[in-house]
Amino acid sequence: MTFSGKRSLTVVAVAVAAVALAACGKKEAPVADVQVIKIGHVGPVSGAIAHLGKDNENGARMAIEELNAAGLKIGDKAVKFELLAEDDAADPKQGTAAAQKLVDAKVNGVIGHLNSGTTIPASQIYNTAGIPQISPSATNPKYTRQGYAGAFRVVADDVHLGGTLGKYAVETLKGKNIAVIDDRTAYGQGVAEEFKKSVTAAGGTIVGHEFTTDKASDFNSILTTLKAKKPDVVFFGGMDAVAGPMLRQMKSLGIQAKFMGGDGICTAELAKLAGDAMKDEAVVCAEAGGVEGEQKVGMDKFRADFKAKYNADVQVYAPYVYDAVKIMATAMVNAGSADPAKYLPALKSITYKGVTGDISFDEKGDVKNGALTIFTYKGGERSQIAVVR
Ligand code: ABU
Repeated sequence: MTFSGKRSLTVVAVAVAAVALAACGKKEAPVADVQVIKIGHVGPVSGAIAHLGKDNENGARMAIEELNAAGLKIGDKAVKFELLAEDDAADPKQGTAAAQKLVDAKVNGVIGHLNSGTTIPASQIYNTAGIPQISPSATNPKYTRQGYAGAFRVVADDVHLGGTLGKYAVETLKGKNIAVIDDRTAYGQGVAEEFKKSVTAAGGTIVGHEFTTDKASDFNSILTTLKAKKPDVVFFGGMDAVAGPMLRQMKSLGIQAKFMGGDGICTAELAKLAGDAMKDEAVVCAEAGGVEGEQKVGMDKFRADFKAKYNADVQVYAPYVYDAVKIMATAMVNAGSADPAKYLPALKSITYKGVTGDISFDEKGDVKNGALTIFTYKGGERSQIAVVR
C-alpha cells in the first residue's frame, strides 16, 4: 500500500497580499494564507457519451462552487477548491494518461472516472501515487476489489445491478426466454454476466448472448440471430449511445421483446436516442443508487438547481459526483488536512448525508447498503418504478 504518509502535502499555499483597501476607511485587509486544494475529475467529455461526461463534470463544478462559497477552513487555514477536469473519452489509454496528468499536477484527490474501463486502470496510478479516488459511476466490482486503500465508490456495483435486474426480468416481467448483448467493455461484459447468473438462478432461460462494441451502430446481424430465438426480453450491457440505435433497429426488425439494461442506459438521453422506437414501459433499467421518502426532497432540489444552472436535465450520475466531491472535502475538514495520507482515514470512516442518501464505506471502499432504482420510460421520460436494496 502506498498510503504511508511519505507523500508530501500537495496543498499550494497562496499568500494573498493585503492590498485590498476598504472603500471608505483605507484600512488594509488582514493577510491571509489561502490553501488551494486541487480536486481532479475525469470523465468522457468527448465521444459518444460526452453528454454523460459533461453531466458528471457539471456535478463536480456545482459542488466546488458551493464549497468555495461556504468559506471553509481546513485546520486553521482558509481554503479554495480548484477543479482540474480531464477528458478520457471513455478510452482506457486516455484514462491512464489523464490519471498521470492529475498525479503530476499533485491533485489532493480525484473524483472519477465515469467508466469502469477507465476507472480500473487509472486506479492503479492513483494508488501508486497515494491519491484517494472516489468513483461516482464505475460499477464493475473489480475496482474496489484490488486491495487499494484509497479506492471508493458511491454507487452500487454490477453484482447488485445485474443480479437485481435478472431477478426482475424473470419474476416481474415474467421473461422466460431471455437474450443478452454486451459491448465487451469492463462494464458491459460484467453487468451482462451478473444478469445471466441471476436469470438462471430465478428459473429463466438465456436463449442467446451476442456481442458488439461501445462504438458500434449496426446491430442487424446480431439482432437477426437473436430474433430467431424468440426472446421475450433483450438485456443490453452497455451505454445509452449504443442502446438508442439498437432499439431503433429492434423496431425495424419487428422484435417485440422488452428491453433491459443497467445504469449505462438509464439516462435522460436514452429516450431521445431511441426516438419513436421507445414505446411506453417497453424499456426497464436501473440506476445504481436512489433515495426514497424524505430523502427525495434533497434529490429533487438538486435536480431543479442543476437544471436552473446548466439548462439541462441530470442524466444519471451528476448527483453522485456532487456528493463525492463534498464527501472528499468533508473528510479533509474532519482530518484538518488536505494531505491525502492524513485525510484518508477520515474518508474511510465518514458518515455523510448527501443528496444521494446516507453514505459510508465498507472495508473495500464500496458504499454501504447501496440502493438501486428501477425505472421505465413513459412519454419519453424516465419514470421510477421502485427503489430496492
Ligand atoms: N456503470 C455504468 C457506466 C459506467 C461504467 O461502469 O462503465
